[in-house]
Amino acid sequence: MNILKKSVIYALAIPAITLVFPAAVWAEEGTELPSYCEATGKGDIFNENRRGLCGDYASEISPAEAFLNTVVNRGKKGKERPVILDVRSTPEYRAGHPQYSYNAPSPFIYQYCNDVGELGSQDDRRPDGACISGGDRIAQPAEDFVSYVESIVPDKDTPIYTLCRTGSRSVGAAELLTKAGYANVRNIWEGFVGINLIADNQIPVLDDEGNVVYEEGPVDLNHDGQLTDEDKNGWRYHQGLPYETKLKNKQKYTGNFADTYYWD
Ligand SMILES: [Ca+2]
Repeated sequence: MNILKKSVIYALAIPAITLVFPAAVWAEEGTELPSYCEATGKGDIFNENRRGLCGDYASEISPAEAFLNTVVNRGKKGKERPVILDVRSTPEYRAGHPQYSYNAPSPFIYQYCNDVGELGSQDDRRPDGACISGGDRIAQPAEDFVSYVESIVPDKDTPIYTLCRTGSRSVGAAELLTKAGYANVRNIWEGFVGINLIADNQIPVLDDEGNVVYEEGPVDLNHDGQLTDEDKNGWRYHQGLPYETKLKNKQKYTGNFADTYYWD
């Protein structure tokens, strides 16, 4: 191994070890969940999302293709007119969402953050609006979610793309809409924020004999020698797709829980 390569690897290892191993990243992102599709025989690996969840909705879709179809090719002759439903809570949506996306929270319309203990403070939130430490949630009844979507997307043949933070809540939302008769629902696999990808041979450690060996760890997607949000593989970060923070009247949530929704 040459010196340059070794120095780059150690530069990656230090922040990676301090950021990843003691933190809640592993538990929160749930990379070790078993494959529901394989366990149930419901589908194969190409029919499940990153959580090992599978469903009856039409398919997954990448953030890049979703961006092309909803923004770049928007209004062009002969193109479909898909709608992105951002199913995250209001603080998450407000912190950044794809242009033209509608906010239709599911299954949680609001989340109290643990550290502050009261509705209203932003202190316990990540820059993308998600709670850092969990907390209580206000649940959205499934039927309320479906009826709200029916009010903004009445034609059930309209292509719908569901989006959340990491591509997990959006699977449940896609299932609910498919069961309600929407025929062209696709789930945006990586989500808006995404996760750190995990691969073999990423983290250098010393074995009993003092030799450098490599363990499983997060991937430095943008190859800058550090592990940061820029390596998360969703719409906003590594993929760098445009987003906006404006709350537009037509797109913001106005359903049965709107008072709660704007209570911060
Ligand atoms: Ca990086």
